[in-house]
Amino acid sequence: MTQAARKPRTSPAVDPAEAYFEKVRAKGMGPLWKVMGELMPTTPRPLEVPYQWKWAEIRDLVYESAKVVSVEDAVRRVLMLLNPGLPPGQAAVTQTLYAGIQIILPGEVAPAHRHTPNALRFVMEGEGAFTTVEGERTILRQGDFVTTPNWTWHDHGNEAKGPVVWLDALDIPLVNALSAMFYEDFPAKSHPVQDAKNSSQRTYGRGLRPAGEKRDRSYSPILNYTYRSALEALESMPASAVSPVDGRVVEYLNPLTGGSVLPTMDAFLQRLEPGGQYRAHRHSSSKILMGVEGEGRLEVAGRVFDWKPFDVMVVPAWASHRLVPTGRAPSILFSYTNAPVLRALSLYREEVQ
Ligand code: 1HN
Repeated sequence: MTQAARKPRTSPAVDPAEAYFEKVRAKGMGPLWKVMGELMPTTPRPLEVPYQWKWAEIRDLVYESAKVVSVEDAVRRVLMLLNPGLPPGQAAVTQTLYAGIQIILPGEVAPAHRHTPNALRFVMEGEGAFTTVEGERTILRQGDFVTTPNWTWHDHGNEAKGPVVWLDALDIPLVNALSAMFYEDFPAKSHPVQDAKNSSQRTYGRGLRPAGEKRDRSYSPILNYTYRSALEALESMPASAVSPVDGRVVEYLNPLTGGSVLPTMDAFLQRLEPGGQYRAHRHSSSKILMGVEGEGRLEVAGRVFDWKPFDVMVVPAWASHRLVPTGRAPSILFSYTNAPVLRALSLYREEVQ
């Protein structure tokens, strides 16, 4: 039965405009003037909300997941971090970004596959698992930053003694919004390994490249950006480059373009000094922050989150936020954002407050 049949248009109780709206709705149309303000608020109104997951809580539940499901059944044993502001059922930490915490036990293999979402990983706990991407295998240590770009074959394994846990960041909600999701399983459990020496880091990670090489890929050729190299970069950067908002901050870079490490996500490691004063800002990108060392406070849109290592926090798009170091030692934070997408589409804005 149609709406019109249930509610006769001739009824005196029906506002003539309402009757009109129903008539156009039934024909797959709608009056713009009814939704104009909602459609175009003067500043962004993201659905994601400021939020924090405490590592102490994540950790217990992630370790418990290893008892609940095998990696064979799970494919990837991951606890997703779901933003409570987003509709239930969405695998999303912001409207465009995904975050999850993955655990792999000794002897396990997370089988090879590829997909159009880009992924990046930051190792939180444990040492000695590996990731293979397009035939290059890298051993993962705490603090290492690893990418598995769009449509690259990748698998993980653990030949070490203990579990290894890391943060997975993907652009899944964005890829879904664009209906650009493709996925394929590799015919074998693991992708054949051609190189297990971190050679991409040595070839491309030192200001050098193979002369005359033509690469048409939009992502960084480096597989593993080690924690030590990022800490060294933080330590040795010139004082003139220290940001009034973020302190010492280095970006994981695509050395071939000087741009973001992945086409859809950029990622950073930063160091805040004890007692340092940092300014608030906001940007049209949304940002996920994870404590790595030390402690601090994140003030975001009226919320206050005290963080310790491996707590994960959401800064929604256009939410004003400020970092406050609270410990006696320097604090280190890892973060990633969707800014490269906004920049590519001329949608990036930032305001220092
Ligand atoms: C994936 O392939 C990984 O390779 C992690 O470790 C998380 C979430 C959704 C879809 C694919 C991985 C993922 C994922």
